[in-house]
Amino acid sequence: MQQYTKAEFIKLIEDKLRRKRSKTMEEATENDLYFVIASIVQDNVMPDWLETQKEYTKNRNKQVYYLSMEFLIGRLIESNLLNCGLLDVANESIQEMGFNPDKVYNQEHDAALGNGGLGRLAACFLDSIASLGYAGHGAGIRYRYGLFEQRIIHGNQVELPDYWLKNEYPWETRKPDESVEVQFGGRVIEHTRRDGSLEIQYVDTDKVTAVPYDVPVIGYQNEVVNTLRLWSAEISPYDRSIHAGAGAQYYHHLEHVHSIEQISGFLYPDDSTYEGKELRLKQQYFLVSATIKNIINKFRDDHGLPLSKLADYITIQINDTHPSLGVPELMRVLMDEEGYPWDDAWDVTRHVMAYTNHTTLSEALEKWPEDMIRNLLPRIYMIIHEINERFCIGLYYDHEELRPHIKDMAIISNGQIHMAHLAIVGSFSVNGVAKLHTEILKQKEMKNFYSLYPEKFNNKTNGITHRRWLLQVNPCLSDKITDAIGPQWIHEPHKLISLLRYTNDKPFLDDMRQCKQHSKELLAKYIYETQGLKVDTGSIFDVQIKRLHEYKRQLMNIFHIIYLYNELKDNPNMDMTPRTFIFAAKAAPSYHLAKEVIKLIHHVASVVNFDPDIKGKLKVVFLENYNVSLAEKIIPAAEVSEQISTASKEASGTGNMKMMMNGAITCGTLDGANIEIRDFVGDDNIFIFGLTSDEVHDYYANGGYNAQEIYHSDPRIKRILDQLNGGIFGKEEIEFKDLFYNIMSHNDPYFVLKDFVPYLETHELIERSYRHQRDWQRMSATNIAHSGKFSSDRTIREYATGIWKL
Ligand code: T68
Repeated sequence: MQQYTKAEFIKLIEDKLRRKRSKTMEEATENDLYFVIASIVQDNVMPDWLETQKEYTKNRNKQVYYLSMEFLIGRLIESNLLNCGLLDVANESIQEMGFNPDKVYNQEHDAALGNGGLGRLAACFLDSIASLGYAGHGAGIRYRYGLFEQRIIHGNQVELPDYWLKNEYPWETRKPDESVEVQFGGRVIEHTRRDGSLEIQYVDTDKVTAVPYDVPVIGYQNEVVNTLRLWSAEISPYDRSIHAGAGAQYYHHLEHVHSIEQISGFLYPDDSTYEGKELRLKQQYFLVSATIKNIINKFRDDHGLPLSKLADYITIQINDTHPSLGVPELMRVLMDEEGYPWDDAWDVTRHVMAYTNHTTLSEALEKWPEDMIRNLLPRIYMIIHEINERFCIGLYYDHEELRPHIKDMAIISNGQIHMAHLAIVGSFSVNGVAKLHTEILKQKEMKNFYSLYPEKFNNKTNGITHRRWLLQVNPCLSDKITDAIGPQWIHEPHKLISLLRYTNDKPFLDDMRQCKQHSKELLAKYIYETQGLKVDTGSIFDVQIKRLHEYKRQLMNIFHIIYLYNELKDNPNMDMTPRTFIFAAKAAPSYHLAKEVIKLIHHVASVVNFDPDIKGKLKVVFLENYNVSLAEKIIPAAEVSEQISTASKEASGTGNMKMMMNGAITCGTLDGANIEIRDFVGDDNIFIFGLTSDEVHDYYANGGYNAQEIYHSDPRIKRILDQLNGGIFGKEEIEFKDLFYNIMSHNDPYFVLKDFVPYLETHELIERSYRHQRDWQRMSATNIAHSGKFSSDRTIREYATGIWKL
């Protein structure tokens, strides 16, 4: 990648400004600069992009396609500059021109093509795949509307559409020549040929054109550029010209165009409940059908080999079950379009597909109604039906021990199609995303499948890209680390472990402390600018940022804050290190209880933040519109990382890794990857509390525990709940009866009360530990030292060697 001096870079900017924006330097705005710099990066990337693809073809590399309904990439300008080696010169040039680099980069609208962890994981993976030089690409949907923008009005979440494409998106290239056709609906006609083989014809189908938009995925200073291909649904050019008739026909035609364009219209905003909407099913099929057609076309062009060899050159990794229609779709293409018999097609398919599971929550498991699939995708339905028949018959005859479980393992049962079952049966690999999660899959959720296919199951603990989540978001800390241990950690993040030598090094710990203070001040400034609220930068910054969900237990956190408030009211002179509790979270638009929690946080904040008795010892901040860019501001400033899900519910978590990497100490349950964080840093460098996953499962098996008993026996807890029920802090008009009754009448399904006292005691310990700043910094440094194991580079190497065989 070409490098420039500051003078050269400024000259480039000047030229581009003139040619692309018809402006001089003096007339340029932040927005002009953003577009011009993005365009310079894009120009620079093009030769490497072409070259990388040529190399892959020439070397006949095995390629992996990461198929995902979500890619939560956020902004690309800074990470692209970083990976091209141009970030420093860009920063200096922008400053020299009298602008603030952050303000220029803020011009980019976050690409929020994902909900949360699953989508962000996909984005981190792409960064690591390119940075490690693997031949791997992303395939997703170019939603016109990303995840909704959150506004808070009188404490309530309001959703606004996220039209992120209103300005041109400088990173994408439309490739109309590589469009493919996807068919829905219609009927299937079977003819028997003279030789006895079956010919399948589809008639009266609706045809949709899938147009690819390619976004470059730039490796870290290694000249590798991979592709994220996002598909957009359009009416076919043929239909556009022929069918646009007059009168009523014209309206009919417009409706038809609209219904097609809706397929890539918006991202579904539910991160953990399955909704069963037909449009979502269309989106899923659109993604897999377009991608598989594309893979096969390219495989032919590149290799000229029969498709029976596909698995030697291609792996398709499916991100949860959302793209699991890839299994029957690949079967369909191989049989109906390529003429392979069933057994051969099946052999190829189950050596190409690999499946990652991200949840064991039952409400998230995808089960499509049989009728919906039969109507929308008649041929796919026939194939799923046949896969199911053969699978169940195989179980019956070859696995007598599983006979009693056939009805639980069937792909089709009770009028529903179980997508996880389809994904397991049709893949050669099934992985969980943290050790505990994979064990739960093997021993509980997918026990029968594990006994049938033990060789398929494996664990790949999640990771995050340390380039974005440390190097880019925390330059101060990154520089101090490099000063201490040299720059090798950037290429080999496990080398962060050398920091263990500095856990007693006063100058290093002082430097680290200074960086944290600096980040806290930047965040405090942002809070002041956005909310007009002053927070004490000497207070503990305690952070819980993630989607809002009952199992993540933001409610327990706010209960603890209410508890502290009550204590301070009773005893205003109580000696306590000041705390700032920071939340950011979006709730799914139709998730009532989650929205109530947002409202509760705001009402508690409105009382606590302005009560003179509290003397500024407690502040509660809710930052609006949580997204990747906001996370980048908060994470460097975090000191306590709240990872307090009900044990067994959080498959992995990745925010835990991001905050640890920036020196925050985890306050967490034994859930997801918290367990592995604890195993690395040791009990002295993490605050663990609460029920274990086994205990939680035991309670569920025995009908739960008795929440009412705790309510009646612990006056501290009773007081908090009564405050919700009878009006928050005496304001009777503001009640939270639904939250109250969910605990009292539905027996506290996520064990908030059960874990509350251990949580509160752990916070007392945290407060005491923070008083010993040296010890705290030692803990912080120890966490950073071990965080290299949670780089997605490690995760991707494991996928590449263990599953993809690249
Ligand atoms: C998350 N899942 C897990 N799902 O909750 C988290 N779901 O523990 C894990 O760290 C992360 O995946 C990465 O493995 C999700 O984020 C979704 O967003 C989602 C979206 C649509 C439908 C269902």
